[in-house]
Amino acid sequence: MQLTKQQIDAHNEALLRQHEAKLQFTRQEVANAEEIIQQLGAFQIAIPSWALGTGGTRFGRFSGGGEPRSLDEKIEDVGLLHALNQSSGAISLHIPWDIPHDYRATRILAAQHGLAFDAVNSNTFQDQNGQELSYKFGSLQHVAKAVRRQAIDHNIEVIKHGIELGSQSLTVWLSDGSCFPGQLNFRRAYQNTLDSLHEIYAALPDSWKLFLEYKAFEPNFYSTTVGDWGMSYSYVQKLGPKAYTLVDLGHHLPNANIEQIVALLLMEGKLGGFHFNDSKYGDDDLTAGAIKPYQLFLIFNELVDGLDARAMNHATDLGWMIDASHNVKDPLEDLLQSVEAIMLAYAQALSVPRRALEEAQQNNDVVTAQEILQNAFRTDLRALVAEARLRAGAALNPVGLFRSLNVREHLINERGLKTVATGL
Ligand code: RM4
Ligand code: MN
Ligand code: MN
Repeated sequence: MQLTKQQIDAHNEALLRQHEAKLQFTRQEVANAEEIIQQLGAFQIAIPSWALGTGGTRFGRFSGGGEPRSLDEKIEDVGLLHALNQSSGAISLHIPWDIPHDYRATRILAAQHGLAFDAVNSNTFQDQNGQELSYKFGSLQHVAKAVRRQAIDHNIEVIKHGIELGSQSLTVWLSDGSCFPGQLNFRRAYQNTLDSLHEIYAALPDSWKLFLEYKAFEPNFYSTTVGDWGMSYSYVQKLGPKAYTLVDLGHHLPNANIEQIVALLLMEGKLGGFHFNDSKYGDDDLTAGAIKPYQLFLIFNELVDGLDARAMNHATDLGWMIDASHNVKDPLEDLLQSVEAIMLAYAQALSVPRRALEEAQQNNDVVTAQEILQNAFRTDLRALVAEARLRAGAALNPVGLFRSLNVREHLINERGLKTVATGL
């Protein structure tokens, strides 16, 4: 299903007067409103190919129908999202869930939808049909060289797919670790992992980045070999200038101060990218901003501050990706909500009066510092996000238009009720 310009225009037409009124009000509230709108226009968030179907838990999976049955249909779904918000102009592929067979055709299809290929993701946390050796006891850390070799080769294979599609980065997330004390020699596991990563790193094209994603627990519950930002940092530091840490918001121990982690990684020049989602307990993969919107804002506050301190380009110098997936919502509506929440947090962070905040910090004026941040967070900037969309030719209310056009029903008619997308 493809949206037409007329459908979007008609939708916007009906909402325009109300939008203009809100926008005018917001402009009076926010000094740099115009600049924020411009920055939002350049900001794109990649959609994970594995989140286009309903996510499952180990207890069950409830397909909502019309799920994409192939890589092409996944690209079409992301194209739909991008048409609705003009902020999801990239797709991040997970191999082997999404192996491209005809690179040229895949590239052309993506280009038709205005999409680029973001980071490619390797998968050594599952055994695939016909796979020779098992990852039951890890992959890059494995005690057996042959298993490590197989996992290294897989990552190199993923890089090759990425090169063909025009990706610029590889994300490595390992489930490697142990479930019981004594199972693993921590130092040897670290060393094996580092050696394996060196080989993968050596296969990266010059212009590429390697993102090493950490996670505190799950599926291993005693130790994880890339368990936190310190461990990831210690690997990427040794690997070289193309290696960076990737922060997935759901991968920390409870109550971790993620914004501080982000600030320090950025300062060290080793923050590579993000997997946005939200959580209450662990790696819940809920919609970004659904549970802790203030935390999301505080993270963006550090991002904007740290990116500017290093004169980095907000839109292009870090990898911005969503990694969310769950059981109860329409996955496309859910992704629209995530993108909206991310844009809003970014807009709020851009509205923070930096100089005033710094002055408050220098004077140990704790109250003013808090007032500044909370004022930014509590000021409604949704009209700025909507205006950025309007100017880009997207919908003023993406979820509203998705619903009023009965997109899901169309997809079910096209693809069937019982389709299951590859992925989580
Ligand atoms: C992991 C991690 C990875 C993702 C897999 C599917 O928890 O977040 O980024 O690729 O899930
Ligand atoms: Mn992730
Ligand atoms: Mn995760």
